[in-house]
Amino acid sequence: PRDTVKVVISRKLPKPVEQRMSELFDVELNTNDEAFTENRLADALERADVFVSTLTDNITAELIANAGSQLKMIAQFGAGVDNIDVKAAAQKGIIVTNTPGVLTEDTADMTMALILALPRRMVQGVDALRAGEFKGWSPTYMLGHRIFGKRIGIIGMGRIGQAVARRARAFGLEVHYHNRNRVSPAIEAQFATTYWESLDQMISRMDIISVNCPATPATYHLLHERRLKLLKPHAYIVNTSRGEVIDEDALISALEAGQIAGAGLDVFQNEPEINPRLLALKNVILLPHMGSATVEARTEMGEKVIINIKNFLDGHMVPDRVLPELI
Ligand code: 8YV
Repeated sequence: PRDTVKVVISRKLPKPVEQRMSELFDVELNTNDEAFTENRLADALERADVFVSTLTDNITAELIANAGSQLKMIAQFGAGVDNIDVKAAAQKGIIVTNTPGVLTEDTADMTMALILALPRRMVQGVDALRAGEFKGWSPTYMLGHRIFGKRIGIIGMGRIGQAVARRARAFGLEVHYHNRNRVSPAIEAQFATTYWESLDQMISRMDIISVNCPATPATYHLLHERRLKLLKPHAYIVNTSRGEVIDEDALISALEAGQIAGAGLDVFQNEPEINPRLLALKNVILLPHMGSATVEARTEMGEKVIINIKNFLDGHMVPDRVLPELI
């Protein structure tokens, strides 16, 4: 019976999700919502039949090797699974699931918000007003740049990338993309988007770059120093995916040197630590990993976790299984 299955949940989840899980399984909640230490994580993996993980759990090959033989499933609350060694899990017969789809629109909204806010200096305006620096309207005060008619280059044309493309088009941007595989002609036509096989060529021509690909070994520092140097001096970069996709030190140097116009970052290389050099910059908007932070998305993510676990326990097809060969 399901209610004897030990489900250990690493973080506090929305109340209705915790309630439903408690009805269905023998759950162990994390009521104080502190990220698990490595010891606590190891202990949980020794006891759980199903472990509900989040991006703050670094589930390494070593931890998986030492996990108890009862552990059969790691159900990630989140779309990205870069915190989990999915290959090591598969080798031990542990299935990994995630929660794609339900956070797509909210993450794309946050991306679009950054794309609008950066060139129009919205945060600088708010800060100036609060600091009492608004001395009255002037024809040349707080001038930013128009986004209508500009070119956006989307790196990663999956669900979120496509949702960004749809928004960008509605705002009059010309949409370009780079992806490991070219998407179907139907999708390209839907967003009137141009495919660039060469990332170098694409980024050297764009006004805005939006990073929407997952963090994998292949995308680690995809935007490295040499590539960042290809950007136009008036270009902006927005990242709502994972900090690791950009070489953060190289990005900061480019921003400090005025080699690019600005960056909107919701994710960082060493979360939750923020490089102090970033904090000193004026031409950035920095957010604390809020892309999917809506009540709706987080509740639906929890519902997906439940559906994945139920299907797995009932021996049915698991909807959001992450296959190691696809990473
Ligand atoms: C989640 C995210 O909140 O889904 C993702 O990949 O980055 C966030 O939306 C986080 O992953 C929770 O584990």
